[in-house]
Amino acid sequence: MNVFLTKNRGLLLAYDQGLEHGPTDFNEKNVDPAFIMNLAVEGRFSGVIFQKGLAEKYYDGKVPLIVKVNGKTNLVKGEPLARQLCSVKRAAEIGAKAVGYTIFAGSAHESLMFEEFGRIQEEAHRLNMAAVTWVYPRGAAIKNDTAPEIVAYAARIGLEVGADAVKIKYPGDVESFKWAVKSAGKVKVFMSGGPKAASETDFLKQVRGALDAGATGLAVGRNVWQSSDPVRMAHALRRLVIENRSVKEALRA
Ligand code: FBP
Repeated sequence: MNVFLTKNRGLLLAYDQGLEHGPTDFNEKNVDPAFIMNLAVEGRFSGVIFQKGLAEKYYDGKVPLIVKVNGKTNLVKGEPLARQLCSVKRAAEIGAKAVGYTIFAGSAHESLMFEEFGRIQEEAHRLNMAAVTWVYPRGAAIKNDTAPEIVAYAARIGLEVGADAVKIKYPGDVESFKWAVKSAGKVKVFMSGGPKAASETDFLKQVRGALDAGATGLAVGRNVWQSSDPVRMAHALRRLVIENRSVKEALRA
């Protein structure tokens, strides 16, 4: 994971929403993966996250790459299942330093994703790549995916399955996130961005809370590239995450 870290912190730009949600998340500018690739560079992100198709056509090598190797659309209803779409070998050929894989814990299909991630993690480590997992508790059995005990469970799953980093939702307060970070042990914890927050300050406060709880960083998409000024937002997040500034300081400048 070190290639993604500065002062033991990381700020990752997520752009796999085109598959997960469809173009409904996008506007005229951010629908273009080339815009996101430039943003990753200009915004001084620690890494960028693409599915294989985007990485093959748009990745320019200027920022470390995570290739998401599974995914699903939101067109299918019912218990979530995201299967492998890209081999670890192919991700390495495109230039990825890590692979990303979503596990929908709590889904009736979780065992398939656990099995697949297990294999992918071993392959990635053989190729000296990191294995990052998005652990998203989902499905009929999960009533509230940001409940503190569910978020901590997600973090712990990252440790149990051998991930180098785990991406989890923010449960809403620092104390709950502290427990989640503790539950993840030696696994680096990244807060997942989520839908665009009511204000930039609100979002930065959440991120500050996650960092104060011990998070390594943030993997963010919509709160940056849906912003009216994505580069400015990226720089504010960098000041917060990498330079460990306060929300006020991050928003100044
Ligand atoms: P966002 O910051 O836009 O939420 O991106 C983080 C992310 O984990 C993406 O990698 C993924 O596509 C998306 O959120 C999943 O969103 P949802 O929780 O709505 O399924």
